Order: sequence, then C-alpha cells, then structure tokens
Amino acid sequence: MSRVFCISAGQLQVKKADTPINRRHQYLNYGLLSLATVLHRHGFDPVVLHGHFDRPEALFLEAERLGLNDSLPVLISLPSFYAVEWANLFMQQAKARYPLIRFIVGGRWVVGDNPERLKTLLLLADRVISGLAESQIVELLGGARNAAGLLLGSPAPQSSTLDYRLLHQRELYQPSIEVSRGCGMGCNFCQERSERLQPLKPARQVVEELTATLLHDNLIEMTPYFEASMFVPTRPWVDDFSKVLTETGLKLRWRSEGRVDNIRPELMPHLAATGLTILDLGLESASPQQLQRMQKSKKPQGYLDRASRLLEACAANGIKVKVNLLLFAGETDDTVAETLHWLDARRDQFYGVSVGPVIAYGWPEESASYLSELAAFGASLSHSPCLGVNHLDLSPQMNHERALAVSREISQRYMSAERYYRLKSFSYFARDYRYQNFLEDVANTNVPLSFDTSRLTLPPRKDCHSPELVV
Ligand code: B12
Ligand code: SF4
Repeated sequence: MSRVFCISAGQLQVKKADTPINRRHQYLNYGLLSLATVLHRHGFDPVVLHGHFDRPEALFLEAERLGLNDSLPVLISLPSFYAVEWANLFMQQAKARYPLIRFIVGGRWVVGDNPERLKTLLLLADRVISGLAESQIVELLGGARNAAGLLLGSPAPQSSTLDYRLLHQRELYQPSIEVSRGCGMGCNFCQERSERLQPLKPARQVVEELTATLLHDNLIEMTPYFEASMFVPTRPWVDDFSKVLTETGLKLRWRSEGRVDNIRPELMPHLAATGLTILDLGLESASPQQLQRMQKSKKPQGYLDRASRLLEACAANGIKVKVNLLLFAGETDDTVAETLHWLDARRDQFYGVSVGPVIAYGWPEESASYLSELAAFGASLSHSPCLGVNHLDLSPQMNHERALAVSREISQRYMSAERYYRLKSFSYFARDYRYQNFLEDVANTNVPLSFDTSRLTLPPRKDCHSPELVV
C-alpha cells in the first residue's frame, strides 16, 4: 500500500503564556484526520502525525521511523498562522534528506483566498490548496489506488467521518466527532461565512462513529467533543440520539460548544440524559455596549436574559458550563466591571471561564480592514508575533499587556486550578497527563497562571540542585 504522511504543522511559540502546562495541550487536527479517512477508503495507507509544540526535527525523525520517503507527496496541514514557520522548517529538513520529496499544503484558516501568496512564503510547497478538501484529496494524490494499479473513485462528500486508527498515538488524544459542518452566518472574516449550515449528522451515524472510536483502557476516560461551527440541536435529533444510545448500551460523557441564541434551555434535561457534561458557551461579554460593538446582538438585554435562562437550565441539569469571554475593542475597566457584576450574580451556575483579548487574524489587507472597523471603538494595532496574527491595544485605557493581565485576573476569579485541569483534561490534555503531573507542573512554573492556585497543596519544587535533575 502507498503510505501518505499527513502532518499537522506544530507551533514554535505558544499562543498564551509559554508554560509547561500550555505545552501539554494535544490539539487534534480533525480536518486532516478527515482527509486521511477519505484516502484510506480509496486504497491509500495514511498516517496522521502532529507537530504540537515539538521541534520540527523531532517530528521529522519520527516520520522517518514510520517510513517517510519521497514516493508520494506529503500533506502538510496549517491549523493556524502560528504554524507557518514550523511548516517551513519541517519541509526544509525533509527536502535536505529527500531532494525529490513533494509537499501539498492546505488548511483553509491560513490559506484563505491566497494560495498563490502563501506559496511565495512556503517556497518548498509544490501545491497550496484552499478550502475544504475531501472532494479533491484523492485526485491531488494522483487518483485512487488498489492492488491492480490506478483506479479513480468518486469524490467524497464534504462531510467527515473520522477513522482514529489512522492517527499516530491515537490513544493519547481525546477524540472529536464532527456532528455538522458549515454555518453561513456571513461574518466577513470567516471561512464558514458562505458554507451552508448542514443538518446534524444522523444520530445512528454519530453512535456508530463513537463506538468505533472510544477506547476503554487505563488512561483518562475518553470524553468526545461534538464539533460543529454552529451546534443547533433539535428535539427530534436529541430523542433519536437518546434512543440509539439506549439500544446500543453505549454510555458516554461528551462536550460541545453552543451559542446563547441557538441552544434552547428546555432541551437541557434531554441533552444531559444523553451524557452532555460540559457546554462551552460563547457569551463573550455581559456589557451591553461591548455586545453591540462585537455585533453579537442588537438587543443585548434580551441576549443576556436568554443567557441567564440557559445557565439556570444547565445548572439544574448538572451540565457544567465553561463561559467564553472576549475582551473586545473599546473595552475599559467599566465594561469589564459590568461583565464581572453579571457573572458574580451567577457564580454557582458555571464551572469555569476562558478569557482573552480579541486577536485580528488574517492576511494584511483582511486584518487592516478589520482593524479599521475596530479603530472606531478606540482600538489600535499593538504588535504582530507572526504573519497573520495581530494583537491589539483595545482602548486608550486598556493596552494589550493590560488586557492579558485582566484576562488572567478574571480567570483566577472564577476558576480553581482543579476545575481548569478537569476542563482541559476532558478535551485537550494528553490522556496520560494526570492531575498529579499537572500539580508538579504548577509547582515548577514561574509565570502567573490563569487559574486560582491559592487552595492547592503543591508537591515540592524541582530546582536545579534537585538530585533527579543531576542524574
Ligand atoms: C474546532 C477549532 C479548533 C479545535 C480543533 C482544531 C483543528 N485544527 O481542527 C481546537 C480547539 C483544538 C483548536 C485549537 C486551536 N485553534 Co482553532 N478553531 C476551531 C474552529 C472553531 C473550527 C475549525 C474547523 O473548521 N474544523 C473543521 C475542519 C473540517 O476544517 P479544517 O480543519 O479547516 O480542515 C479542512 C480544510 O482546511 C482542508 N485542509 C486542512 N488541512 C489540509 C491539508 C492539505 C494538504 C489539504 C489539501 C487540505 C487541508 O481540508 C480539511 C477538510 O476539509 C475554527 C474556526 C471558527 N469557526 O471559529 C478555529 C480556528 C481555526 N482556530 C484558531 C486558532 C488560533 C487556534 C489555536 C492556535 C488556539 C490556541 N489556543 O493555541 C489552536 C491551534 C491548534 C492546532 N495546532 O491545531 C483560529 C485560527 C486563526 C488563524 N487563521 O490562524 C480560528 C480561525 C478561530 C479564530 N478566529 O480565532 N481550534
Ligand atoms: S458565526 Fe462563527 S462560524 Fe459562523 S460565519 Fe460567523 S465567525 Fe464564522
């Protein structure tokens, strides 16, 4: 069989603070796994490897150990702009060892509408492909194969099934199941703006994928993330899901992300009964003015009332909510205080928070036009850590550094270290990263952390004189 290396490019820098804990994130590039699954169905032998925060040379050695050579193009996926530099280094190393090797690069959040331009930055890339790619990936590799030779198959639909057997060290990943694609809300900076929202995948198919995916082993329990740009569960779908789960006897705890205006509070008891355990809720702010500035809602009071009802329903049904907050252009101490006031009043109804300042992603013209929109609220460019990533001073009162400090304070206010660990370990930490390992990392971290450590009993710190480091 023809082995295809599918490499999810890693990052040389960590997005938030560079701590040992942030480096334990094991983000799964399920878009790339979806492409690998299509290739496998067409007779290829794909393997998906992730760069994470490892050096490109380390992943290159691992790929060589697994049989990397120059017989078929290597697929490089760019999950974000932070990954471009890493991808360049990886390709340089592979090319130095295998001069005939070819690379096909994709990842719609970076390529956007600029494949030619990206190619000038990734000089070793033979092709740069934009958009979703299930329907073209087989052809890009020269057509489907079987033992007898070339055989072109029909293109795959632009929806995904994920075959976790193709993922290198798959036992370490918390799995994602894609339950729908598309959104179509038209936000002009987003690749999903005109991808029509697809109906939720049939419940039976979701359960079949879950059954094939979930491992029952000695590592931390597998708790899948139901991925969708716009998760809009309906009562018939939830009923169906519940029925198929009962039929198959599958028990699970799962997580998803929802928007205040798309998830109906009355569905919560039914979703909880199917195992929904954590809901990431994109609240963004509780300041009416900030909600209007980010065009989250024209009627902020109605929006906040709906959010209140949803939080109550989740709490009543034992669903842990992680509230996502965005410090946005025009943010001041007063607007932050409005958000804190609202959250304080509902402190018992959510489990944790995730907070950060808005970042303008995109190619220079795209981010320039977004930045000029945000300038109207008093924001300006602070600096760019790499191509496509622009940090902002949110207002004359809140520069970037202060926005980071305020984000940390808000996280510490509402989230204990243990809750932070439970949330991360449910979906993003490697499945062998246990609470004790986390406590050790906390003890050995010098930079401020985005959770409350005041009630922790920490293991002794390893300093440079500690015997085990000398050995
Ligand atoms: C789900 C999600 C995640 C998940 C899963 C990540 C993933 N890589 O799939 C998690 C939580 C892990 C995540 C993490 C991060 N994310 Co994220 N994420 C998203 C989200 C919501 C959807 C992504 C998506 O569309 N997946 C679905 C699949 C179908 O699409 P896909 O991955 O694009 O893959 C298809 C195509 O791109 C293409 N393709 C992909 N690779 C290749 C390779 C080849 C060779 C070819 C031909 C084609 C191809 O084919 C695939 C199948 O059709 C988006 C956007 C949003 N709506 O807000 C942000 C988004 C992509 N994430 C973003 C960021 C910044 C991050 C982080 C860097 C944040 C962090 N905390 O450090 C990390 C990076 C992690 C990493 N290294 O992968 C930014 C990217 C900004 C940018 N343009 O750089 C986005 C746009 C959100 C935002 N605006 O802030 N993310
Ligand atoms: S609502 Fe989110 S996913 Fe949909 S188009 Fe807007 S930014 Fe993209």
